[in-house]
Amino acid sequence: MGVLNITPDSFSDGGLWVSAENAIRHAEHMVEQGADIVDIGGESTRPGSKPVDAAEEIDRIMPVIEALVGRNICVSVDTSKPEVMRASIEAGVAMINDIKALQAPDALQAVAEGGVVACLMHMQGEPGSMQANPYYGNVVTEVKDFLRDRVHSARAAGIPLEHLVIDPGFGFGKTLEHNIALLRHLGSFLDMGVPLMVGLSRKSMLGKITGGEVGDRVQASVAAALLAIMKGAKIVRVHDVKATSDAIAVYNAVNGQPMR
Ligand code: PT1
Repeated sequence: MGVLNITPDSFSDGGLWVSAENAIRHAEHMVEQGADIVDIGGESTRPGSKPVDAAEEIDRIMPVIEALVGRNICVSVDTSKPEVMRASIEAGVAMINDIKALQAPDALQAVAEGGVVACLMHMQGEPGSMQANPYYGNVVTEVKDFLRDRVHSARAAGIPLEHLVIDPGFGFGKTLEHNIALLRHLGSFLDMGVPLMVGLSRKSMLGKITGGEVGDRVQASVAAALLAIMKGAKIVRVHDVKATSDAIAVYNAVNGQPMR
């Protein structure tokens, strides 16, 4: 999954793709480089970011969604707002990627009625303050219990199990130690009968490990993505599609699987 931020304040590319035309070109480039899904976000959710309203979010993403769906690209939308979900589904997206795991009123209904896939992600707190003081007794069991509960709620709302994906939410209300524990024990999320997705790309946890600034985290990001895949992740949300795709091709070749 290639990341396409259409936000003036996105954390790693400084809003480079603010114009729809540039965004569309960048998305097509990521597909050529090996992305199977393009994840479009109109609201930054990195630590410390501020929310935008639904109308603004829709204005930012809709021209790009329409163009990419028109080019038969598989589009995911990174949003927590039911209004944005409904508009995106109407425009033909295949997946809703929700960092709030469809907890907003009407979010479960929007996805159930739309018949699309949903990624349910764990977050402790809110983007504006989540890194202030993350606390867990046991981060792995607590994140897993939360995701299990959200999977049950989604199924009860009429979303089939085959339409669900889970994500432990690296960097969302977690210290470096929490993130490392989750990555070390990623395999324990595989018994929920739902594919696992992770987003580690360019995140500060990698900067804390390597000392690299955000523009110098490609190698660490590729290592982290491959590690996650080796531990069973099925979708990796990344900025550096070519580098990640090449690493996965090597892994697949060794495992006797189709390389791309
Ligand atoms: C993610 C994810 C996401 N991450 C899903 N969606 C972001 N499903 C946006 C940092 O510490 O992991 N999974 N949508 C980006 N969020 C962050 C969080 C960016 C932390 C940066 C950091 O640097």
